[in-house]
Amino acid sequence: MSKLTETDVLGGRNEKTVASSMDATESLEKTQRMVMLSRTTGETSVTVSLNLDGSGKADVQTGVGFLDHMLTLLSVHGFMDLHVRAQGDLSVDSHHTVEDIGIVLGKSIRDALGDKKGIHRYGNCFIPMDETLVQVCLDCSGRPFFVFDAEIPKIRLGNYETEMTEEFFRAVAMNCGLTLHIRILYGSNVHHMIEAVFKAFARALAAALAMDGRVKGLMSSKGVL
Ligand SMILES: [Mn+2]
Repeated sequence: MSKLTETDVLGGRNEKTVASSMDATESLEKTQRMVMLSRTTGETSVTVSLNLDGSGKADVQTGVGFLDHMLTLLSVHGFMDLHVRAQGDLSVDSHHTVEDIGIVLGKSIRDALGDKKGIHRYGNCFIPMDETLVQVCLDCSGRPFFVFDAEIPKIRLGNYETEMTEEFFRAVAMNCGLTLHIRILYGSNVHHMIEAVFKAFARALAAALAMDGRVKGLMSSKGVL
């Protein structure tokens, strides 16, 4: 169980991040890759508790219903336990809330992952959802890079602006240190398109973060990830 204190300065926002602990889980074994991270800005307050070696238990309340649905999918299909609470300036729009959850989730995955020893490193997944086909490829490289080869119609699903999908995953990639490529090969139903992206990301991430018995130390000839 890691306890984190971080200070972020992004885009000139006045931010402070608070240290947190998760008392109920402190007795769990240290071999479990888990973390709790909170971050507060003038725009949002986000807390993420994450167990990468969980069983898909999700408890998500962000104030953005469609994002709650997507993060629950991420938890279930990523085999991770994910608890998210967010309070954001939704009277403006969902932008700050969705992006800041991406930032905290990315940092949480990075911190829960720790030294990356023994992980498979790469993940790739195609997910079909009815008429939609999505591919997500990722590398836990430590070198953040984001490619979003997708055209999602800019509409609202509840209070979620669909263009926030790209912003969310960019925030995750940049703050986790992932090389992340997302492609929507084709599709027409916007809900399906975004849901398939989250499911493919979940499965690709789970494959990359899985411990691989063949990997001794780091999965890198360079010796650094
Ligand atoms: Mn759905």
